[in-house]
Amino acid sequence: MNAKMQIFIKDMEELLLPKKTYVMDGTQNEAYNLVELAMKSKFDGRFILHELNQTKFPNSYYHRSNPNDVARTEHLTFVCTKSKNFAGLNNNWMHPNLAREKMINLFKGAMQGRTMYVIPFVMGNPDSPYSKNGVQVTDSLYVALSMRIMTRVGNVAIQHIESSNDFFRGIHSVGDVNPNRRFIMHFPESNMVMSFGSGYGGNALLGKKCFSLRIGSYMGLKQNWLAEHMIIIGVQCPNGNILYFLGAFPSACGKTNLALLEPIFKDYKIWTLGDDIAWIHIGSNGKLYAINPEAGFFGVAPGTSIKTNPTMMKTLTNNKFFPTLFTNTAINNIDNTPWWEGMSNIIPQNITDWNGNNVNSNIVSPLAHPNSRFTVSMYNCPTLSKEYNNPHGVPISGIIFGGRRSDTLPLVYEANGWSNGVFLASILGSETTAAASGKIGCVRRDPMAMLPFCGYNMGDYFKHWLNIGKQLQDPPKIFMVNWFRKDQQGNFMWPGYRENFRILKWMIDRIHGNVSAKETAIGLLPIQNTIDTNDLQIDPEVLSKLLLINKDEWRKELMMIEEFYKPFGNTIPNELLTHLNLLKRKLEK
Ligand code: OXD
Ligand code: MN
Repeated sequence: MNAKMQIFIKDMEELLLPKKTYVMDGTQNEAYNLVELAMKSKFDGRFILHELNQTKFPNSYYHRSNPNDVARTEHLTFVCTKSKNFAGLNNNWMHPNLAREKMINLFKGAMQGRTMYVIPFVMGNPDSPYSKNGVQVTDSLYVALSMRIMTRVGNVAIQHIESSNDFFRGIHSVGDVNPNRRFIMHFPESNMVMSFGSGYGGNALLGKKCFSLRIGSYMGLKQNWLAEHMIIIGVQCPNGNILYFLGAFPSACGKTNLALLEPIFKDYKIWTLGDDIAWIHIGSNGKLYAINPEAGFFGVAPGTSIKTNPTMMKTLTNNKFFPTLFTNTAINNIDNTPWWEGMSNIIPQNITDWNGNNVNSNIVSPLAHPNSRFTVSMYNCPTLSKEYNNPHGVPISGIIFGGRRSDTLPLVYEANGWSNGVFLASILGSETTAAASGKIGCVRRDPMAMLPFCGYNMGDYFKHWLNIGKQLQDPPKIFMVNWFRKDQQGNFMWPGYRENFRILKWMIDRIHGNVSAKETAIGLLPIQNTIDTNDLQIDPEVLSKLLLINKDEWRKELMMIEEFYKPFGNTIPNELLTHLNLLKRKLEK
């Protein structure tokens, strides 16, 4: 084992005082043994895992969290850079010395009587020049097992760390799962995260949001690449050509459904490369290339069904990779299977809700927590792209940005080039969801869907995006989408899910230059008959409303955008202010 890694483990043993240290090797046997152990061991008064119906959901296990620990806690998440301005208004900030001291005090002796799992991991294919190493220590067996699914863990990582002699350090303890003693502290300048008091995915699987996005975005700034909250998909056209897209949506807005979409048109196919994170580099030919650093899906369960996402249902019932985890769903006691709202129309007769209560006579919705999740390997996915492990990534033809908006935003529109696209992405707004704790359903600006994940200030982040565009030979087209517009009665106007492919088809037509679009104040909108509505039951009037720009709504939107930009002051690049003024002028006309 690498000498630096040995020192790190020893330092952690001295700080955390575990009863035992276990270094993960990533083997299949290890997975079986750890799952067995998790079914026999209790934490926080509950068994860590329960076996589910192995015929209907092979290799699947159930985990129930502490009810206070079911989502990301953005107010307890900090970026600790020496300069407060560098972290920016978009982050909670603490001086690294103070944060370190605070965390060391929490960590002192925190693993007494527990096992410390040491998780060597690689983000990305180890053969890729873009992959990166990490070592996380944790006292949560659930976290250790989840990391095995979400990243490449064990010997492969130990070897990689040995050859690069460099790795991210992740220090994690669930402590006593007390929200008053919960912090997720990022130290980009020393490539380290300290996380205490939560076992929830986004707070505790440190390879994911913490490293791949917050620390990753910082590395991207320094090294001229982008770490983004994006899916990666390949859309295969009837002639066999595949166009690759990136898609950024705030948490719980359907990214996973889009990443595994079964197109509504039989002669097209979507290949999946990632559902949450993309690391994006400029290739030697001046084109953008993306890899997915992760190895699994940590997806929102409610709303997933044979109808809405048949590919995910196949992924969850595929037994290629051991294990699959379900967290905070309900349990159908009749056949010991996970259940969640939207999985079927009929609520099973005998059900246990996510809190562990048998609720047959007194059903109170929701039975599954709205942010209940599955953790499943990419290798279970029947639409996994052959290019998933391509060390150089895939060349990107289009970037999609989307939000959840009941009004204002049309179904789809296209930016007038890269810099206008960066502007449109910078003003992205979305109604908040259950993926983060806090009020649900209010519009917040979420530039590039990165507000909770950008490890430095948004002004510099926007400059970085503009700067990347200037280096591209053939920049991808940038599109904005909103699947969630509602009518006056509060019903969704667009059917969504598989029908969203119609919009991807329009984008492909635009990329190929097959259809023209309408110049409007906000960007290029589809001419209505260029959206393929073959076999779709939609009233043309509804479609035209979906593509409507309501000036009053946009005036309000402009006010909100100005409100959002204001505190960032002169850190917002002039180029974006020029786009804002232009938009204002066009809307006034
Ligand atoms: C996620 C999130 O878990 O965005 O992917 O919260
Ligand atoms: Mn996400």
